[in-house]
Amino acid sequence: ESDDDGPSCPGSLIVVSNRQPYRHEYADDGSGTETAADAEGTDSGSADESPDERSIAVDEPAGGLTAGLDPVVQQANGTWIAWGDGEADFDVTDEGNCVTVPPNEDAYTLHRIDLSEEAVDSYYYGFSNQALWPLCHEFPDLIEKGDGDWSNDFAWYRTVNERFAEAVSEHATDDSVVWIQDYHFALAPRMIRQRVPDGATIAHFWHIPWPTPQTFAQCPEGEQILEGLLGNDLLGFHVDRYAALFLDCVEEFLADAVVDRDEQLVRYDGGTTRLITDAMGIDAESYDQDARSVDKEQATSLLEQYDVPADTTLALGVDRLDYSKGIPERLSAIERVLERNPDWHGEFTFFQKATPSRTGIPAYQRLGELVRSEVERINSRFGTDDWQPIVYTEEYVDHENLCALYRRAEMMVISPLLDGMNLVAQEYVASNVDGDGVLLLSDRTGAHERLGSATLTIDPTDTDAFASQLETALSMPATERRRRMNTLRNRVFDGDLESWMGSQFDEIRRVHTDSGPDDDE
Ligand code: ADQ
Repeated sequence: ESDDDGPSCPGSLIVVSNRQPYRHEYADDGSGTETAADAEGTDSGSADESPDERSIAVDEPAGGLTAGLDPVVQQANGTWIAWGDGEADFDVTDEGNCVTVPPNEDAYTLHRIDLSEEAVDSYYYGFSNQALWPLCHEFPDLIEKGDGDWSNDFAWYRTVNERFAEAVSEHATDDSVVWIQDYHFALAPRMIRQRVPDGATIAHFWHIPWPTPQTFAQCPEGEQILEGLLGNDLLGFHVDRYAALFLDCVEEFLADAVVDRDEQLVRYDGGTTRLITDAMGIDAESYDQDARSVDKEQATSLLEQYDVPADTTLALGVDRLDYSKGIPERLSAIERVLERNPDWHGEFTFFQKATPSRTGIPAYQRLGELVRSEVERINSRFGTDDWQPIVYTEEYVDHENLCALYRRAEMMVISPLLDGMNLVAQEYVASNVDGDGVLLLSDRTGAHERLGSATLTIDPTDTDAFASQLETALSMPATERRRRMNTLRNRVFDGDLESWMGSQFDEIRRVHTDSGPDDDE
């Protein structure tokens, strides 16, 4: 019995995520706060600017799941528990690190967890992003173990998970639905289960891939990670493959667990965890509208700033600067195209927008250096006085300009070596309102499962084949481009963020009423 005004949660909703929906900062006092610098795809502009020194401004959620969930939590008058990473966050706190957001009648409680620098280093930059992230993306060589082992990072990861679980227990009732986001909280579900009333439902969405047992075996804390996740009533993945790999790992590493593949569930330690797979969508309607409303001149003047000829054939890349995104592989394929097609010189530009991310981690620094030097090398090999084949920028591009670029680009090149879903692919499609763009998409993304047949599929590690797909895109007739984009747009609009949230809540509703204290409907 869903609501007419969008997805609604059964029970009283408690969201748990690493990133917070609202961040309080001291308004610009001349030192310049870098709110967008290390954002995980949630670049945000600040509102309520005030000329007063040290006055407080709030950054609102911009884009992605955080922005999509925000109205749902408002509607539910729920609670959101997240790391308070804003400088002024704890100066606006009322009771117990809670603050009411946003300032309107549908406000909800934001409960911030205050993390010390050491906690952030070890829990976030350490175990989350130098152990679990490379592990789940099948880069075991990039796992960094601190001073030779990761027990300190893992201890902090445990402590932080415990603090989040403790915070959940302060708000939980018999009717609570706890919805946990992502890999920062693998241990929390079991800790929460031990602290909340039986009627509460715990659901978790794991936004990144799940690794093979061979890779997972390299995580010495693997058993605890699995046990933690099996504290959930529901565990969601983008695609079936990740859920299947999760079950493989449970079978291999948790002797006492009973895996039922037909029912997609695991019985362990007296509880049952049901797996669900549902690929996340974006707010397609809003990208469509924003792309329609930008002046076509805007893309041209943006390109002008980077000395790109207005009539160039434009290929676009938009990513966090992350080794999972396959940016060096993409540059190699572009180079191969330039080698093989002198007639495209001067006519074609590849524009790569990269956002620096997790810049304190050595693997990310090395990637940045590699990408910048490759761009320079390729440009000096093929570039002329009035044409550079690759434009590379790490500058902040706001949402409006991003939509303008998506709309303008003849093709979008997305080549991850592994990517849980990839929302950029869908953003390009939703913004391609003229309906004739081409999407080149790696088959190692969750997005490919849904969009693959209408994209030009890429194997990012096969440079020649990748270059051939770029050439196919460059010469594709308009009728075929339109036919493919039409299919893509239907799929992106059908499976948008609202429908994804709706089906998550439908699954939660089934479990919540099953296990609820009374079934009086
Ligand atoms: P990410 O790895 O961050 O997310 P992705 O899904 O592609 O990857 O994008 C996140 C968002 O960041 C998009 O909204 C995009 O517009 C924005 N963004 C990325 N680079 C940008 C740039 N250079 N400039 C401006 N904006 C940029 C994780 C998983 C993904 C999964 C999502 C959601 O790694 O696989 O799709 O969560 O589940």
